[in-house]
Formats: sequence, structure tokens, C-alpha cells
Amino acid sequence: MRLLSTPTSPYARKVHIALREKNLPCEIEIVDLRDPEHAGKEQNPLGKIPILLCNDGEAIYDSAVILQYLELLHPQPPLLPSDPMEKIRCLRLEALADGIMDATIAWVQEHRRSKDCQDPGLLKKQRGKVQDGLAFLQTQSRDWSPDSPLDLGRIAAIAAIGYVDLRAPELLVPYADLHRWYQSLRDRPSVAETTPQ
Ligand SMILES: N[C@@H](CCC(=O)N[C@@H](CS)C(=O)NCC(=O)O)C(=O)O
Repeated sequence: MRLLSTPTSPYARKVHIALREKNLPCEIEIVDLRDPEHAGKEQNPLGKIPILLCNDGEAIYDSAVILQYLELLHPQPPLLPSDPMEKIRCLRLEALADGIMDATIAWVQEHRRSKDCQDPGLLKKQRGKVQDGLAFLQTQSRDWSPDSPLDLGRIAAIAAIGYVDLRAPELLVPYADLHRWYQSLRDRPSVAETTPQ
């Protein structure tokens, strides 16, 4: 398997953590998303990474589908609960964390524009999504022990929190308990080895 990735993509980090938790070897190819001809364009019409290239050449995207693929083909250790409703809750958490990533990226991109070009309404809307999402994660995290096995929802939460911490740490400040939960996992190999710099 080969994963098309970038060093700071939170979506790609979800996949890196799952590969490490499942102890699956995978070649990593770093893609330069600024290059209009980057390798991902050939594999995904949207040109987005992560993309998992299977040994038979099939390209799998996006991150949520890659995680399902890994879970189906390499079920041990399981990263989804077997109870149907618990599984749905776990996938809902992944969707929420993905939404936090989407909103953080939108906020950061708008913030990088020159002050007079920024849309204050868009900044407020995206910031609100990030903060409401983090508030929900913080409530959930009170039931998460640092020693319990990770699942896809928590993996996505780690990737989302890590990305906010990297690109917009000021948005994380009000969620000290959530940040503490994140920090409590920092020595876990799958988390330590994938922390964006
Ligand atoms: N929903 C997708 C989002 C992937 C995504 O937006 N990746 C970004 C990198 S963090 C990307 O490839 N951006 C390039 C582009 O949009 O052209 C997933 O979960 O994989």
C-alpha cells in the first residue's frame, strides 16, 4: 500500500494513526498540493489527499472511506465498536471531527488574506463551528480514559485537535480539559509519530 499524504493534513493524520494502531506497513508519498500536476490529481478527480493506493492499483479516498477500507480488510485491532448504535456514534464523532477540520481550514485560509479582503461574517461563522465542535468534543472527552483503546471517532478527534493546535491555537484556549486529554495521549506511538510540526 502507498499513501499520498502531506505532513500537516489532519485528514491524512487520521489514516496515519489508524495504520500505526493496526501495525500496517505503508509506503508514504508526500505530495506538493501547490503543484498543479501533483500525483493525487491522477488518482482523485478532486485532487485531494489522503489517497490510499492499494497493491492492485485501486485508489481509495477520502479519509473516512480509507478508514473503513482498513477496518474491513484488517479488522484487528478493531477501531469500531461492534454494537450498531455504538458504531454509528463513533462514525458521527468522526464526522464531527472532520467538520472541525473543514471549518478550521476555512477560518485559517480566510485569516491569511489581507485584512481588507477578509469577510468578517465568514470568519465568525467558521470560528463558531470550530468552537461549538470543540465544546462538544470536550464534553465527550470526559468519558475518555487515556488508556482505553482508540477508535475511529477518537482518532479523528485527535487529528482535529492537533490541527487546531497547530494552525489556530487561540481557538483551543477555552477548551483546556480537551487540550489536556489530547496531551495525555502524546506519548502513544501512533499519536507521537504523527504530531504535525
Ligand atoms: N474530506 C476529505 C478532505 C481532504 C482534504 O481537503 N485534503 C486537503 C489537504 S488537508 C487537500 O487535499 N486540499 C487540496 C485541494 O483541496 O485541492 C478527506 O477526509 O479526505
